[in-house]
Amino acid sequence: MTERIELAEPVLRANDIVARRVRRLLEEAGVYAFNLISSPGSGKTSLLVRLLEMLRGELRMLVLVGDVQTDNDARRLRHTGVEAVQIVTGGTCHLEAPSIERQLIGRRLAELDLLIIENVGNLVCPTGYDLGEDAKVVALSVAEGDDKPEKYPGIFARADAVLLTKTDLLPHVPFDPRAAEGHIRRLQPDVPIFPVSALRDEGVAAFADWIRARAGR
Ligand SMILES: Nc1nc2c(ncn2[C@@H]2O[C@H](COP(=O)(O)OP(=O)(O)O)[C@@H](O)[C@H]2O)c(=O)[nH]1
Ligand SMILES: [Mg+2]
Repeated sequence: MTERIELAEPVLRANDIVARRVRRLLEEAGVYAFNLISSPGSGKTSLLVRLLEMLRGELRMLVLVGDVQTDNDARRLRHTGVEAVQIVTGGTCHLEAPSIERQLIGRRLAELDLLIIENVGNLVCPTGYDLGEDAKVVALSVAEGDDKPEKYPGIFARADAVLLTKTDLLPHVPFDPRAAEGHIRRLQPDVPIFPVSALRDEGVAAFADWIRARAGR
């Protein structure tokens, strides 16, 4: 038997009011924002390190990174020279719009081109929480199994782009990229899918181009 659980609607609505404010702030300042979502360990931070290295001479960027504990990721990202702020959620499995708004208020947003939000590692909780972003980017590593888009359709159905990460592992894992793509395309026929390996620095340039086309000055 399948049991359906309703989401807490009033909580979502309160979040959406703040998300709308965040979106307006960013829009007025001409900042493009994307929200990077995946399960823990799919390679979000590693990919972002490569992306920041690629774009740091061209775009003015800020990264907000959510984790349940530690500022490990912000420290990794800061090594690129780009400002990265850790948001520690203390147990919550997703970021909410008020945490983003708190980080943006008082900043000179007009001096930014791109806001990157690395969400808490989770394919379910972040799905219903608008952060005021322009795009949701969902990452799926080849080590997780090609059935994940089918099992977690909510987030893949909302993705504006999908990153297929750790492609260097393809020879070692039973992952069929065509099956994964098929599941994704059934939800969204035209969503761009970028195969990437942060380890080998493969495919990241194509994703950087996609970002440039949206966040370019
Ligand atoms: N083989 C391989 N490992 C990777 C790649 N990207 C990240 N990793 C490893 O996967 C683990 C999780 O990466 P991380 O960037 O922290 O993922 P996050 O939790 O999604 O931010 C780390 O041990 C990384 O070194 C990749 O492209 N290829
Ligand atoms: Mg991370």
